Amino acid sequence: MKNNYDANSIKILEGLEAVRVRPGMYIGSVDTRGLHHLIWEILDNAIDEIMNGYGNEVKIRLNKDGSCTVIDNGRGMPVDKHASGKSALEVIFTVLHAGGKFEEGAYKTAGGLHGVGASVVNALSEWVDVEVCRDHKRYHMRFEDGGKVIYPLEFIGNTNKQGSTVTFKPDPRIFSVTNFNIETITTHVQEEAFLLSGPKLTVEDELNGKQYIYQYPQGLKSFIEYLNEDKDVLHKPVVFSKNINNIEVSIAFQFSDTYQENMFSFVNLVRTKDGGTHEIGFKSGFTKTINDYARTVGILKEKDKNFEGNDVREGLTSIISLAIREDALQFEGQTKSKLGTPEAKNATESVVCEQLMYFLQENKELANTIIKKIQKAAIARDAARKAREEARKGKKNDKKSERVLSGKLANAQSRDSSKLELFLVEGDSAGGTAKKGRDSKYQAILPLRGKVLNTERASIGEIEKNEELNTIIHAIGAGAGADFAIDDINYDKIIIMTDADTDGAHIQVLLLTFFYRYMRQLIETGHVYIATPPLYGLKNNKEMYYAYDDEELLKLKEKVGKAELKRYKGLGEMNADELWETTMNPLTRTLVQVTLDDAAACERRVSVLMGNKAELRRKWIDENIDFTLEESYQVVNNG
Ligand code: TSJ
Repeated sequence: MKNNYDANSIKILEGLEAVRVRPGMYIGSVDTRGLHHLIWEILDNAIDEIMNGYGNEVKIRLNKDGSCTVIDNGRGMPVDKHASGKSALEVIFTVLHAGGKFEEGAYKTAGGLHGVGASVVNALSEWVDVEVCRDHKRYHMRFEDGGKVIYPLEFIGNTNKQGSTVTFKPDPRIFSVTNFNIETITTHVQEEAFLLSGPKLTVEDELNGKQYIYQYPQGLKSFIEYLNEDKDVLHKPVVFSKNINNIEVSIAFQFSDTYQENMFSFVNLVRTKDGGTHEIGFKSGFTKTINDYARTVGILKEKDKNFEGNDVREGLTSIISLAIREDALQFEGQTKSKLGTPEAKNATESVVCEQLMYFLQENKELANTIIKKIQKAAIARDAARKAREEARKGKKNDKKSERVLSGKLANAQSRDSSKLELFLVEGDSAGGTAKKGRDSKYQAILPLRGKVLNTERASIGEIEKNEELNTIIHAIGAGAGADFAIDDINYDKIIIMTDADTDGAHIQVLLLTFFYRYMRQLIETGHVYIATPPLYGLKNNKEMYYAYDDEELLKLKEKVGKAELKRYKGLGEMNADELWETTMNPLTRTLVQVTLDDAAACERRVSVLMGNKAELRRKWIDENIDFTLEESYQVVNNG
């Protein structure tokens, strides 16, 4: 099969070449995040087909050769000839932004970085193989080396099937990482399955031989149940949806006996992590309706002031999912993850006002329980606010908080916060060693005594009184909770340094839970790290070698030969020089950066891990603790 290089195809290759020259402009980055964007691009196309009513199943398969296949049972991509003489299929895969031109006004999943199309995936792949089953005919086409047509579109036989199959292999010359992460994929796919309510989404991993099937006819109701699985809930999930002015608004919520608020919003299946007009509408509608109802039934008297949004939403898990036609979509912010469409506010607000009011009126007893809970939250927050104001007033003459701090914190000398590091160290003795071993110009040490408070099960009052957490808040210097101001942080890196054992892992999780709930931006902006102390030391007659896991130890044993083995049970067994060399020196250490790739997964992980259902927690730790503390965080070398 030969390919004719006419002027047109050269132009097209120039287009795809531009993608290869600046991949970041099209998929954000060329790291693991960008790599997975390739899947989302292809998957979005298949899901669009399902959302528009054609087919009901999408399969993703990770193949042994490192390629990925996406299959749907929709109509099959168009194969007819274009005016240019090319097949529609070829145009889809070789012309930038060709996607979506076929059907105007339809719902599209596209949003944010997504939706740049199959041509970008083609440009960034070693090869792409396409099979289309349409009108009882099977067709094949193949591209190689960044989008060159190797096998033009060809009829290859008859079939009873219908649908599209696309396989692509990411180009290792483009991507710094080429292995897909099954957990990233299943998390994303499961989320889409919840939001789609009905279609069957399957992920098959040929590498581990496992298959994951996600299908939720109950949609958002199942999503809420999944998020709240470990919590003691006050009622069954409440779900409603309504179309207002061409915006389809779907809402689900459920109150639990916890103190946290968890809101997840989506537009056309894409998460809007920075919120936007729909979240604003949801919040104002929810607060307004609760207050209206509380006044109607007389819980709020004429002289009482309204409940505030924060109090109304304490313990509330909610999902807001909107479908907006493409021509009305507007996103804002640097990452395009904030909805800007103005009409979405009123649409969401009016759906919430109407449906929530119905719900409260039809469930008077439950409504009463919920409002009593809100009342308690309001009283507690008022008390906490008064206490804080008192503390602020008294601060000038009261140096207690600074004394508490100065006793524990060994601060760094430099004032340049962009270079400073704060080590949160498990235990006083390791803290002492770290103080001796550190680079005192840039590294501060804060030893932590005993266990950190489990903030998942504590009230605001308890958290405010906890000395350990107060010291951390004080040291970081940017406040906490609603007051947190990322610009005020005193350190560029907050590094959690614990023993490499289960107690250490527990302390890590407790601290991450605290940061996740009260300083989430700190994690989102990549300031939180976990130090990785070595597990073993190997000493031959001249030098010391370190291994950070068992596999590494085996390799090291081969390399070093006869040597004395030392197993480190904790940080305390290292002297100051060893601790510096292995764990703290920016030139030789390995830090694990904590990222928040998927807030819903993280939310569930935190609440399952830290909630009150011990059985779930034990099961979860058994199944997950290894990779949670290692693989699911991105490793950053040399800090
Ligand atoms: F990303 C992609 F383009 F490579 C891709 C597209 C990958 C996969 C797995 C599926 C798809 C895809 C596209 N599935 N279904 C469709 N549908 C169409 O492209 C299509 C089919 C028929 C008609 C029509 O008007 O007859 C229109 C369209 C857009």
